[in-house]
Amino acid sequence: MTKAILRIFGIFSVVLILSIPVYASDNLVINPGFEESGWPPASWDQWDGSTGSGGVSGSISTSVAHSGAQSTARALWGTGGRWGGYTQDVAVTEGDFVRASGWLMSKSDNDPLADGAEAYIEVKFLDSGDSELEVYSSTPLTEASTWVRHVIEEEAPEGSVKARFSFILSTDDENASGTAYFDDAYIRIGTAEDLAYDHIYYEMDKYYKESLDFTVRAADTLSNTADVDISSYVTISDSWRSKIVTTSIGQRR
Ligand SMILES: [Ca+2]
Repeated sequence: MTKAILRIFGIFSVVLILSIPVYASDNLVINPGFEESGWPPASWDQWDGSTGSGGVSGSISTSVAHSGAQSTARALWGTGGRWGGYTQDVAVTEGDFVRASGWLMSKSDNDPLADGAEAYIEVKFLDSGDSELEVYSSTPLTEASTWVRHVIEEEAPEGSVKARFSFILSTDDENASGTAYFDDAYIRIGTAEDLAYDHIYYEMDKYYKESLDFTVRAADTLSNTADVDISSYVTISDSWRSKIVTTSIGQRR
């Protein structure tokens, strides 16, 4: 068993080390980590509105960051229906598979999200006239949390020319309150196969680093072959699971 684990360790180490810089350069978001100075955040549109007597303020945080030294924040103030966020567009073609993600958190000791506040990421697909074709949102953060990654994986529908990515804090509840922090936006566009691989490698990287169990299970299954049905090891949304059957770990690129 030890020998088998070491063998798997070797395979995964090589693949992961090679793959990380490739994927980092594939991110289409500009200023994804909000590290550039100035307000509003460079290359992002910031927006807000309300139906009540309050609003959603925005700022750059230099004290809270998922990576680097800065993130962006949104804070609910006053009362009523309120919304605000940060948006960036990426060009797409219908049929593209889009994988978008971003990191969100809310501090437990300083204005945590409460009473109906919702922080999430959103992807809108728009046509050439800027009409909305489809809108997808992540499951919202509604209370204090450490950094958590939100992901949306969807296919650009017929007529799409752009994907509009947003970090959003909003509420329909009169007395909602709280501050949300956003960092490290990521958008990748490719074929279904490209993005399935991307997803596998992210999950492998996460499990590999955090779980000895994953290493042992992988070793048991792989034994002396590099072919494995990796879908049994990773959590993938239903729409993506069908894209992944058998992946040859050692033969990518
Ligand atoms: Ca950052």
